[in-house]
Amino acid sequence: MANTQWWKKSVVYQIYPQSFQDSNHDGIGDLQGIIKKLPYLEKLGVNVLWLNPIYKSPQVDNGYDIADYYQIDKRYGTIADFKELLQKAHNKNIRIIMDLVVNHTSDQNIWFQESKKSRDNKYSDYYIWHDPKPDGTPPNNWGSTFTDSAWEFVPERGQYYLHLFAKEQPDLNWENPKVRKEVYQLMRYWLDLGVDGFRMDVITLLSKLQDFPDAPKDLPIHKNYYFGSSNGPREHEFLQEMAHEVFDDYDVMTVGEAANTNSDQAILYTDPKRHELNMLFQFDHMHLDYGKYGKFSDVRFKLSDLRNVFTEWQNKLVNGWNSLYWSNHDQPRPTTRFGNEQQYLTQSAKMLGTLLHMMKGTPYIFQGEELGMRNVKFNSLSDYQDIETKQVIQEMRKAGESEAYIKKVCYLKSRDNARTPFPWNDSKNGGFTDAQPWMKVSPDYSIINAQKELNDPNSVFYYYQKLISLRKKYQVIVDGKYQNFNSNDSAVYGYTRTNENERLVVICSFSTNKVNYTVPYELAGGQLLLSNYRSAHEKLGTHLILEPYEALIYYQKLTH
Ligand code: TEU
Ligand code: CA
Repeated sequence: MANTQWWKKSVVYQIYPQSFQDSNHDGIGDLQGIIKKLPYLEKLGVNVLWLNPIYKSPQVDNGYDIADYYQIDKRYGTIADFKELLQKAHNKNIRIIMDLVVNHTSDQNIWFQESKKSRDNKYSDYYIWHDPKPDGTPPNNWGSTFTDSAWEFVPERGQYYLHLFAKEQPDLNWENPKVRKEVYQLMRYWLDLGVDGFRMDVITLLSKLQDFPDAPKDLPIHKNYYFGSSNGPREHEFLQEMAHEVFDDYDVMTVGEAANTNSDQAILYTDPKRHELNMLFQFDHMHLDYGKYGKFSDVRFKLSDLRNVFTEWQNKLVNGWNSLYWSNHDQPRPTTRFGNEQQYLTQSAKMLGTLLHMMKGTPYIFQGEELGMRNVKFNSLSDYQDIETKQVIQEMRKAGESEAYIKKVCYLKSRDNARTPFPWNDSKNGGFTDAQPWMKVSPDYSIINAQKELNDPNSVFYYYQKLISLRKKYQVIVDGKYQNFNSNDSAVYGYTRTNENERLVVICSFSTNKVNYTVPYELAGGQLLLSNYRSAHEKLGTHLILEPYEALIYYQKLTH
């Protein structure tokens, strides 16, 4: 695998810093807490850490509102702590990528503080300002993710500014070359410190249609801005410029968050010849259980849809590269969403890990996924802290939905499901802090926690450890061509990965019952590498009786 780029052979672990480990008794996770847990991450075997934003921020959207790109927020520590983390991680051959949030800043950022003062200062064109319509209303009908209108009026300028997220998150004006220069400069600052790349927040939204037309009336208000701002006219130009100005000088990885981007558009972003990004977080599999309020619904995904989405992305990104994920800080826990959190929690956690980790691309593990965590049963809707969840609760109440229904969909979909403190052990607050945690700990911590799993050779943790180590050992997991089989099966997802010399056969059941399963004749013969039920070395025949949520990985050397 000598010539393969390092990020193609890597497994990334996502850390939500405020919820990972508190080291100084203030109830908030911090950089020293991450340093303390490096041996845990090393044991798991991950190669890269992605840290959610740790820059100075008023935390309106948990750090996605950056007040100063050159400072670490005090709650997490100091720049010295960050350098220490970087060095100690590098010593263990673990790389670190940061979150780059440059579609918008915080309204507390000095650029915005200056920009809003007048129409003719150094920073006046750093943001997107427009005059009101003659009747004083906003320039167009765009909504924002966390409020209704995406425009906020500022009396000093007599103008509105655009914010696709909260009003405290004004959008930067990427048309302004000075803004782009500022961004490239801050990127270089972190790369020069030794950072190994970036996860790039809502990166496909940078370029807006410059005539700012109204969105069609029938689009849902909170995302109708996609119409005028996703994959916009100068998007690729901006990213190519960024690659030229920044990435060309460093050996780094880039992954762009790309909501509302289809696989054909993804080819353009990730084709190495075009020189833009290494990979994207696509959202198609996150949309399979949307309902009338979008994400906040109790619809259950269908296996056929999931298979179609993965197969499409696996097949489309031939020159480009996939990122593989079940969840992150914006999504609920995969065991609840795609598995079975009641009867088959650990089995389905392992099955989901198998399905994802044997695909082609770079797998991402969101903290706690390696323990098989599930969604969080809060007692009250007032326990939710997240700005998006609060907004949705309000909206559903206005629409007359019952409290029981609202509770149900928040349980199923709130971003807070991912954001509760990490359960390290079964002591108070799961060993996350000995102070009052910034957010309630999931009541599950007494049954699901790291210490317990580290003492149990059959735990989800050790299963993930094996999945990660397989990727390091078998080239076919990195480069093999993907093909799915038995594609009409409503309970079982099977696929192969094949290169010149090797073949992997992966079989994953999504059924709560035993399943009689016929393996295509030509795939028989491989040897079992890993399963969540049986022991290794078994040979693959043409008929299997699969246990509930069983996962199987068979390996075969091909003879020519
Ligand atoms: O998320 C962008 C994004 O697409 C979200 O609107 C997503 O649809 C939503 O969270 C799903 O529930 C990124 C960050 O990951 C998120 O945490 C931030 O709130 C957002 O950008 C603004 O920076
Ligand atoms: Ca702390």
